[in-house]
Amino acid sequence: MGTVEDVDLRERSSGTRFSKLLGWFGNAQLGPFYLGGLGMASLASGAVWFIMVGASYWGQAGYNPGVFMRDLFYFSLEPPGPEYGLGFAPLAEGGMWLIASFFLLVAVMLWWARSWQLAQQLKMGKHVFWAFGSAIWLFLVLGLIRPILMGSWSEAVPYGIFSHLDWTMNFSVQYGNLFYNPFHALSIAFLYGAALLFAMHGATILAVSRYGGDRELEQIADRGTASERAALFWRWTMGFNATMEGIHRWAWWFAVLTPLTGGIGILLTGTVVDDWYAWAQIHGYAPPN
Ligand code: 07D
Repeated sequence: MGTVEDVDLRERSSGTRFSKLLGWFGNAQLGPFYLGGLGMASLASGAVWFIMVGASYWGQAGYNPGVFMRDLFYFSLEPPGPEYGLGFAPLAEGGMWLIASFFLLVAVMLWWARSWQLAQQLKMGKHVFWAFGSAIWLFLVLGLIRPILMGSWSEAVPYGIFSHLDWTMNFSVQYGNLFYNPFHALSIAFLYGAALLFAMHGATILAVSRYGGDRELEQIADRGTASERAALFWRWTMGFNATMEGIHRWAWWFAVLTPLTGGIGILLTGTVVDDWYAWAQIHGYAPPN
């Protein structure tokens, strides 16, 4: 159950299980799980969204369990058509989507609040809360802010496996190829960069854990041979090294900037820019016709 030195183990809860399989990947301990008021309310609201989507699929399957399983990835709960604008729609024509979306919004916002509350209770910084907020920004732009600016719920994303992929593709094609949206490009750079940084950092710490490098906070406060070797390795490899603390700031910013820049790109699409290819031609980085 983690480090034991000078710790009063009576304070530790014991409602937990261990998995050898999970241990091979990372941490073997499962639970204990704390939900609290916000967590319970969030899960309840999320469950309403989930059950509404599932009920809609069940109807689309003609109440046939075999068809339900076979076509699960093809079903979709769609937002109202453009004729309804930002108004309400009959249940079967998007009204279900509107109500379900309300519950999803509540669920996500409550889970976000919970991340603040837990950090507060544990006297931690609010770094996770703000990072989650960045993801929620993109979520809100896609499903709430941009549809409102465009004046129609029909602009929002449907709830379905293939349907949301089709929506993504159609969005790109409709607005002249999202690859020419510089904020989509930035978002990809940060996404790939975050993955690369995480791989580099994880590998580096594992590689110096034999010198105590896995005790990262101690290495920040009191740099030891693990930090020295890790830093030397990267400086010799690529001429630059992050510090034991700084690498976490790099990683945080790359992760946070992915949906932050992405949300800006989506917000501009259809509101300010109708055709990203034409926009890129005007700005000289797509070839002229
Ligand atoms: C989605 C938002 C936060 C989510 C939250 C979750 C629950 C539970 C469950 C609803 C992840 C809340 C909800 C907990 C509810 C359910 C099921 C974060 C999210 C809070 N693209 N593209 C990106 C690449 C192309 C398109 C980002 C690559 C094509 C559109 C990212 C390629 C087309 C949008 C990215 C590629 C296209 C994006 C997402 C390559 C057509 C977006 C970043 C190699 C397919 C989104 C600016 C992220 C965006 C987005 C990568 C190609 C369309 C960087 C690598 C050209 C419409 N694309 N893309 O963190 O921000 O998502 O765009 O081809 O909206 Mg793209």
